[in-house]
Amino acid sequence: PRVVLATRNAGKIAELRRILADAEVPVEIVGLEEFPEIGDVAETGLTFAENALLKAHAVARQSGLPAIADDSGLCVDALNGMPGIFSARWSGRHGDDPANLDLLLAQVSDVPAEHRGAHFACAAALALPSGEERVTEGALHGVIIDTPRGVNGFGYDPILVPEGESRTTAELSAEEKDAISHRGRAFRALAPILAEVLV
Ligand code: ITT
Repeated sequence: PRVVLATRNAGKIAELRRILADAEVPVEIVGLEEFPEIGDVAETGLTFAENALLKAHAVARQSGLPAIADDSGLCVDALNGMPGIFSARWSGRHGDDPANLDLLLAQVSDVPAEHRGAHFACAAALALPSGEERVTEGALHGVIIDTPRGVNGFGYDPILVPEGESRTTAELSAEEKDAISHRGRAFRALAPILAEVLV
């Protein structure tokens, strides 16, 4: 069966294709570029899971195919969990614009090292054209550093050092990040559900 990957974020697309291929998901993943008529979905949910489901349902309905979506972000303890679901537009600019990372660094600049805890969170949603739905979640805990390091990954990767690591997630290889990441965990948990629901 064919499944549509309901995201326009290039960094996510690369990670999701790798993670789902490694999980040996028995489906053909097609991108949104095959459905130019499908526009952006308003992310009006209050949680990662709600937003992932909104995206997956909209694409399943409009494409007539099962759809999987990711909603993710960085939750900073000292900012009461912000930017969270607002991570992609924290500075008003979208996605990988460095303005988002710069604003976050400015906001934590006075926070002492022992209070720099944060985590990446991801909800992975599957929706069928019939309306059936499933969601799984994953998290990656770490600390926010002062100065960005590394060129891999995307978004806030250059400023998060996972627990037990000395490197940022932007200094990990793709495989190293996938093994521990919020997205890796959420989509590896979704893989057996995809196999069960779709095959
Ligand atoms: P789609 O809605 O099309 O999937 P988006 O970028 O708008 O793309 P989100 O609303 O889920 O997606 O926002 C996720 C943001 O959280 C993303 O733009 C990054 O800023 C951040 N983020 C999520 N996962 C990340 C990761 O693995 N590494 C670094 N930053 C991440």
